[in-house]
Amino acid sequence: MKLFKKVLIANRGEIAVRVIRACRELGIKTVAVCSDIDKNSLHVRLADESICIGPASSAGSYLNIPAIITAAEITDSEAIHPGYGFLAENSHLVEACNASNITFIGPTAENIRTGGDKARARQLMKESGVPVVPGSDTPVLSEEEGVKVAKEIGYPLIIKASAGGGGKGMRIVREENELIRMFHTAQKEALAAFGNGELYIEKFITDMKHLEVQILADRKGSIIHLGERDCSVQRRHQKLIEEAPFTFSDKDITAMLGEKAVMAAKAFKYRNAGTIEFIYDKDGNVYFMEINTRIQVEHPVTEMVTGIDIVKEQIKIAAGNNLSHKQSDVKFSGHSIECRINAEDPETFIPSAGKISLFIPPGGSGVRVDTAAYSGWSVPPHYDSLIAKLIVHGKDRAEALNKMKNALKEFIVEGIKTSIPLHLKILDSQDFINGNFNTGFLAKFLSH
Ligand code: MV4
Repeated sequence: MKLFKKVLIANRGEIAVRVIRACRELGIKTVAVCSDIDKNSLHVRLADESICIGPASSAGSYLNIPAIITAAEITDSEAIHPGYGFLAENSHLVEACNASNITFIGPTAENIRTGGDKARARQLMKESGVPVVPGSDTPVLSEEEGVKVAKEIGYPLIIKASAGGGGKGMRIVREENELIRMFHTAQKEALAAFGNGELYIEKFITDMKHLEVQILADRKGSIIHLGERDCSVQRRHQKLIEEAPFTFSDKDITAMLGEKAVMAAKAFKYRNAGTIEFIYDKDGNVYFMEINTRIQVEHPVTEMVTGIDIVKEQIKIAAGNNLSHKQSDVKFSGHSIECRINAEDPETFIPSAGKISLFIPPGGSGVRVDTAAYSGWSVPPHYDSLIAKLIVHGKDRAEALNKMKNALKEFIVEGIKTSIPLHLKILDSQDFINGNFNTGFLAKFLSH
């Protein structure tokens, strides 16, 4: 098998550790990059080499493309893995890699640009026969044009930013006056957040589950899917709990979602690992929502039910190898749940940086903890508050839920606040236990 001798990981935290482990299993040497404040981080310790690339601020370090390319050149790294967040969906990093003869372990620059332009992605899906929610076929440039679209599709509708992400520039509107009022503020918000105020409109689907399908594609254009994840438990577009498969899934639903995801990936001429996000409405209708052109935080639940190491696959594909699995080789077994453990107040959600005086993660059969935290380590205030992912696997959902509860109770984190108490509360909710939840669940759950 063709593989790299050395890979640079352009990230920090648990995902940098995750990628280092995949490299190590493949016999690949690793280079960590870090900011000034991350010199005592686990990813630095675990990598074969490390380079400090800038100050604590992300802009000066983990987002600094010239510093990262230079670090790769100095260390003779053949490839860069971007993890998620930071530069993972930045087409300029891909182009800088290409110009320096470094392999970017991920999709093409064109994949990232098309996926990042949500209106264009939507249009491409529609043309390719992937179902999309009724809405505008081109960007909506004025409120008058918006009113025209609304006359065709009806209310409620949702205004979205073409450059969108994290819900910025997004507005749900229930009638014409509200549309006229909201259009400008959405436009301004999108312009401020993304430097691009372009908007489009869709019918708003209420009572939906956020389902997404993991895909893998090699450089020859072979594509497989690894089944769905339910990511409906989220707050302000931040997922808290993910699981695979979704509660009421079966072979037919997984195959139907998978087929649509592969169709989408084909239309994008997608390469490497990616995710197709779908709206799954209360009647079981499925609509394309977005494509995520990166490895995702929640990828481990898919690994647990398929036995496929997605990060190792990313590296093998990027090195020029064909997919290691045919679709018929992909077998699904049991149920997996992930809780994102954040360093934050479980009630106010205010980030809780500082020294972790004691860190004792749970263990046992079917329990996985992806983390870069350890006793004595300080959570810096400069980055995302995710400090650990607790992932369990059971023979069915009931067994996975039980394992998760036990593992959360066993998890000791002292010195900072974490989301563990909130996770325990959600796991006690009858609606969550019954699978009776959608994207509105957490907001409602927190309000009483
Ligand atoms: C939608 C939708 C309902 N209908 N589109 C959320 C972020 C971005 N990925 C797209 N999102 C949504 N798009 C249509 N046509 C529901 C969401 C959505 C959501 C919307 C408002 C508040 C919370 C939400 C959580 C998940 C998904």
